[in-house]
This record gives sequence, structure tokens and C-alpha cells, in this order.
Amino acid sequence: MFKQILEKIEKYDSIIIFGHLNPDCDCFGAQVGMKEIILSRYPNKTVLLAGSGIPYVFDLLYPVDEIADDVFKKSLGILVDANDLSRMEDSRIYNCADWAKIDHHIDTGTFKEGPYIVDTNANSACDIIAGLVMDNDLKITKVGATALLLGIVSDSARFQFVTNYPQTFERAKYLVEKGGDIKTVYDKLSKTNEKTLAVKGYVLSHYKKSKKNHVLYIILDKRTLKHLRVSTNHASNLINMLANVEGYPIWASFAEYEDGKVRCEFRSNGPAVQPIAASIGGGGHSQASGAPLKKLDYKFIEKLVDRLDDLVEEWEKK
Ligand SMILES: [Mn+2]
Repeated sequence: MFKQILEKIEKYDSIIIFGHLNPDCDCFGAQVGMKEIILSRYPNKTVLLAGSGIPYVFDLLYPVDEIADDVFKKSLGILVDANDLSRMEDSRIYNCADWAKIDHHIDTGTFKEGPYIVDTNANSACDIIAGLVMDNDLKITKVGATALLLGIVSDSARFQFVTNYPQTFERAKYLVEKGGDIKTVYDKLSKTNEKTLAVKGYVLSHYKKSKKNHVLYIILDKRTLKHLRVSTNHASNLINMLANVEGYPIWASFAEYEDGKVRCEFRSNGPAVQPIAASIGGGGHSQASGAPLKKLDYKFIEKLVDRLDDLVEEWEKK
């Protein structure tokens, strides 16, 4: 499949790499990594990054691009770290001339627009891309290697969630040897601020337990988030505050946006939670998935938590 993706890249002078909604370090790292790989091989092509990226690493990598509307129709669109066109942050992806995809989420079969690589065993999209570089003897710059390390380190929660350790460590080693700045990546990811401490304090003192005591979860309504002065996405990304608590193999968060919609996140170190996310229009990985809700409906959330509870009971019986 990579050969087919490469053929597409060869065919277009203009290439736009798209990140998903609520971009994270894996998606942005994969965008920058792909751009560096493509430009190393084809220096005369124009490669642009769509979406909002991760501003706090712009100084370490570089910012996303402002792209005029008319550029899309002559460009190849590459999707990284997401299932299909509907998941991408910049919806102008629909206007592209052609598409290709590299992803590690459970394949929903909804991407039919072009060649793709999906490896659900990879802990991050950046892990897959690092593998492509090594296996195909591609060039990677220092910035590109740093970007890929950023995705690998963040999506694996500092190498906690890894399926194939020898392979991932080998790829990380390769990237460090290519000049990837692992030290600064760790510094960036560990840096925190008082606002974040306040949210963490709130989560630790307000989390709830499911009826059958298998699930820890937190509900963050928009009033609370406003009071804490943090965005819904920032708070959602702190879900692992509730991770690894003895007796609770599943943890979840429900955070309300300004417009009343809700972001749900489910995590597990026991049963797969992806089917529950998928059943309400979401998806992701087997043990780390999310879904959108139209509104903050406490009754509905209670039912969802009951289902997660039942899931653990089923799993414990096995
Ligand atoms: Mn990812």
C-alpha cells in the first residue's frame, strides 16, 4: 500500500496533510513528520499542514499553514491519525483532488477515497510513519524525527501503552539517532501550569463511582470548566488522572463544550470499550475511545456508565 501512497504523492505538486478534530500530539507530529519526509524526497513540492495543530510545540516544530480555498482542489489530501474525511478538522478536505490515509484507529471501513495504511497494533500514527521511514529507506530530518517522537511518546503515554515493545523501541531509537530531540519532547509534555493543577484537583475531589463499583468517571459541565478557566478539550485530555486505580479497570470523562455538546472519553486496562463508543457514534482504539454527545444528559450518561459496569462484570467472568 505504501507504494500506492507514494505514487499519489509523486503525482501531485501540492499536498495538504490533515489532522483530526481536537488535534493531539500524535496527529500533529504525524503531519509534521510526513511533511518532512515528503520534502526530503521531493524538495520542489508544496506541502501544507491543515487544521490548528498543537500551538505549544510550534516553537519546537513549526506552525500549521493558512491555506487559501482554491489550493485544495489541486491538492492531494493526506489524512493522518483518523478514520475518514468526516473526522478531519478542516472540512475543506472534501474539496481535494485525491486522498490517501495513514492511521492506527480501528478501521470503520468508511474511508474509500484512496490508498491507505491502517495498523491497529501500532501505538500511534507516528509509530507507523517511523516504520515506513525505516523500511523504505526514506530520509527524515531532525525536525521530522522530533515530531514523530512527540507522537510516539504522547500517544503511548510515555511508552505505557505499547503493543510491540521491541518494534516501537527500535523505531524510537532510530528517530533519536536521526537527531530527534527526545529531551525537549519530554520537557514539553511534562510542563504544566496552575490552571491544570486546579482541574486535576477538581477531578480528584469530584470523580464518581459507578453503581457496581467498576468504573470511575468525571462529569465536567461548562459552568465548572469556565470557573476553572480551561477548555473542554484540555480538561478531557486529563482523563488519565483516573487511570490505574485498583479495582477500577475502566475510567471515563464527560466534558461539556460551550455550545452544549459533550465529549465522552473512555479508557480501560480491562475490557475493550471501543464497541460502546462505536454504539453512540464514536470510535477509536479498543481500550481508548471517545464519542460525541449532542447534550449533557445525566440520565443518558448514567446508562452509559451502567453499560461500562456490565462490561467489566462480563470480562471478570472470563
Ligand atoms: Mn493517534
